[in-house]
Amino acid sequence: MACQRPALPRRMFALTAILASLLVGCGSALPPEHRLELSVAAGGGYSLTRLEIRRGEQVVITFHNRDTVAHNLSIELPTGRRAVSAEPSVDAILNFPANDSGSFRFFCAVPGHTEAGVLVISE
Ligand SMILES: [Cu+2]
Repeated sequence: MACQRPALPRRMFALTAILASLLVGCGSALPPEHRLELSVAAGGGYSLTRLEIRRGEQVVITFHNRDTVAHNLSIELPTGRRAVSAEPSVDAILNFPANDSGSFRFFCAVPGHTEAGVLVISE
């Protein structure tokens, strides 16, 4: 008796290949992600005062608050302010597209706080 393999696995392979090509196509349409880390140490102060990215990237900043009071990370961009706040010993994420090139001030918007730096978005 001859052994015949069912046609289903071949169809499943073809379907998987089509789905995989669709997923790859979707992935290439997303902007490249640029991950950064910025901390506030105990007693205050940002760990970095200069952040550099490229226009067109999707910026993902993990903001670590290692202090005993709340801090904030605010960035004034031409498209508006982007901001995130973090309670003591909490990490927060600030996520935005870098649509404009230039130098933009980032700072802590908590009254009386002086943390600040520059975000440089290059072409
Ligand atoms: Cu602060």
